[in-house]
Amino acid sequence: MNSKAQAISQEQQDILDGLTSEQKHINPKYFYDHRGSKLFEQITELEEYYPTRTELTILHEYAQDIAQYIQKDSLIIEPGAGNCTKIEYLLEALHPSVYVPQDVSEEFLQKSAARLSSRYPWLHVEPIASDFSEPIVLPDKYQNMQKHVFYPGSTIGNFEPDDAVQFLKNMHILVGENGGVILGVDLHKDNDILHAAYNDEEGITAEFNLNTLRHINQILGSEIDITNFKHIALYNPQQQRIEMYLESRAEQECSVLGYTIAFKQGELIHTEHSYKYTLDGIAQLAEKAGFRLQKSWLDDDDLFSVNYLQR
Ligand code: AVJ
Repeated sequence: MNSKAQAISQEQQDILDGLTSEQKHINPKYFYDHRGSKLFEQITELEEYYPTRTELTILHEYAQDIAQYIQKDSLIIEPGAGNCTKIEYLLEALHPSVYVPQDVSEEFLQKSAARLSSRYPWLHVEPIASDFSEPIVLPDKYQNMQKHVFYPGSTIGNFEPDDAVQFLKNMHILVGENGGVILGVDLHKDNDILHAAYNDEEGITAEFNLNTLRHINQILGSEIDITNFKHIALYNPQQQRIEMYLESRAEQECSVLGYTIAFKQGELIHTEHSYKYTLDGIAQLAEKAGFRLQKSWLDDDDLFSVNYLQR
């Protein structure tokens, strides 16, 4: 115990709980500090990391097809919209009258809203800055509009399957009658392609994974030595998920907020699951949340999917 009995914040406590669990773990949200967000951007540009560029190809190619499921002058909500680049592939074709990007970063949102408003003068952009855990609440004035959620990037793959259903159930309530979801989902595939995508030659994914320790060091005021850990990513075909870990290179002890955390050599800290789905799996997910999978658009190599879920 810490004899100085310093006050520990909820966030510090949560991280500490993860590091003192039987299976040590760090929530994947800690990837994304400023440096981590930059590293993820670099990942999306890697030759091995096919998801981002493949999804953009699909959005570009099938924008008009997607538009057939969506009324003109309707409303589009994007949870975790960040810098709102993907929606730009659909705006001309879908021609919504309101776009509601939600994100934790107010700064990102303001910049993106300004850019979109000047590029698409006919579009009303209404950003919502809120924490991911809070439900999105739309202003009353939009009650009678047709609503769609745009959730690209296979971000849904970061949820455990039950949590993915819960997320979609929340979206089901949010969009109301005659609404739907445009959902980007990475597909189950050959191990080699998946392995390479999360174990790139340049080691950017390793940097991204290790950065989570840098980030929590900042939050905890600790000095966990990053060089004592190694990036691990492997595909678990039974569970259809990439599993990412940080492996302790040696037996070691780290001091965190007055606690001592011991690592055996080879011990793993779990940092991320990235679930991959089959089209059947996506249909089941949709149905459990009260949607119907109406249509899936794929690239020529069946690597990635953009799906239309109808209420
Ligand atoms: C942002 C969650 C879609 O799972 O592929 C990239 C994150 N992790 N490389 C993914 C990630 C390692 C990414 N998502």
